[in-house]
Amino acid sequence: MQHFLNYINGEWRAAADGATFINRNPADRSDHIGSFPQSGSADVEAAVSAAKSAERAWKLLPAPARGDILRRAGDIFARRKTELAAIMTREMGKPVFETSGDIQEAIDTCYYSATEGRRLFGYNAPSELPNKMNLSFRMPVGICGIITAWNFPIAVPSWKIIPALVCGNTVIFKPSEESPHSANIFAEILHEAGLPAGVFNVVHGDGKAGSAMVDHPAIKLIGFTGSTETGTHIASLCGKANKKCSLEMGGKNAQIVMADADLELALEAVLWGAFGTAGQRCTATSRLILHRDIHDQFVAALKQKAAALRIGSGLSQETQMGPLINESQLAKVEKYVAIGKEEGARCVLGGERPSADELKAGCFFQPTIFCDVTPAMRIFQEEIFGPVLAVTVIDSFEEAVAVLNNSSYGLSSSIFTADVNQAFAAIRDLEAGITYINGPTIGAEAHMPFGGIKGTGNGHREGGWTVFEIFTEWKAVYVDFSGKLQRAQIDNYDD
Ligand code: UN1
Repeated sequence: MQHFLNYINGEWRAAADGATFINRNPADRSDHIGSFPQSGSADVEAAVSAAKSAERAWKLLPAPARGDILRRAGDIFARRKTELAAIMTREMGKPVFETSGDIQEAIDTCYYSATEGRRLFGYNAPSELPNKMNLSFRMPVGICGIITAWNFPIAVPSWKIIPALVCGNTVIFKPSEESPHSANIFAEILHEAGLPAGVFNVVHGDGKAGSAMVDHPAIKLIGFTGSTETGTHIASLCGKANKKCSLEMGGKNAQIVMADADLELALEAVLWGAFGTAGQRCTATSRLILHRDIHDQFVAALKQKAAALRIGSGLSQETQMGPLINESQLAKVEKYVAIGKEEGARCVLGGERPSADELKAGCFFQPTIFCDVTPAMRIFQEEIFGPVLAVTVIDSFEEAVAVLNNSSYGLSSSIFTADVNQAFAAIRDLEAGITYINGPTIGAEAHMPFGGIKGTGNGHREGGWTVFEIFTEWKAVYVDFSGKLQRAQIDNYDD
């Protein structure tokens, strides 16, 4: 078993107190990937001091030169894609074609952010006074603490870390304990790309390390992806400490299928949306809203296709659906299946672990479909983060929209329809940060705003240029070249 370390000040270091944890392959729990530092406040302190020493030189490096380093990082991610995809699959389970896509999102983000180094636009506006010029600039925020989940071990961290760096911030990254090896490769790649020591640091560990980051006064911003419960707690602490805080949290995303839709296409979409990544995406399709006229035929076809999905280790080329991340996620999914049954929903497929002997060593669960689900049920309302799809029947477009919007979350949404008027009404009326027309709820692209409303987020958007709003502070600049004192609001108005 390998012993992995934290990455602080451009060096690999053990936790100050030597504590470690072991990470295991979710497809085979006897496969120990390695030991990683179980960090605490002393390690966060060391990373803060490295970031502080690196801060000034990094922010004074011209943004296009910072972008050049990140473009090189994109090239190295591309060079190491196959090797890294296998490492990611071994530690978090999803099939290699999915982990390759995960890395591609990081490559896209590197190239996009690299070019942003040549923009980072501010704006100017006329002054209300003569011989005076008004400008505005984006300034770095300072040391950013990034805390992320395991389901996108490279893409989601890259959405935060890469834009943060091009903006001239320094970063301390605490990855999930379930995907720490990927985080070390992230560090290796930035190191090889030429990022100066201390600009980017990785501190492994659990909530203790995360709390030490949230509590540290020198860390000026927390970027978090994870559960709504943890994110809301972090936001309250950041609120008290006047820290900037951007949150990407849970989802309970729905796909609507109207009677006139291309049903084959809608079927392929829901299979991918609900069972891709074994349903462990914040954008996963966990609710399917079917028009009554096509309900029975659609469910019958979906059952057949979902039952045929090949479950197994993501390292096998054959596999279409990998395992859940760990035993506690497996227990959570089992708990929700029991809740669904108790609530009176009809489990028409799956509902248990697969019986095959070769799957016994991993945290596998069958694709599961519940019918007769009503909005009052917990399986309709609560995020499960597993391959469990709740199907609800509707009679009209208006009802479909109302049912989709009946959620405390608002990340992704989708409608399959051939009616152009309904499609545009859906774009306007679906309460979500992302809406797909004739596409599944998953598949966000790196250069578009990513995030949600209601319980999903706190008003920020990653991706595209919107992410640069998170990682910069505005500075307004007034240049008075009149040679005299000009008092705004006073000297230009005679009362
Ligand atoms: C996530 O689940 O946290 O749109 C991110 C998608 C991916 C990103 C998902 N591109 O499903």
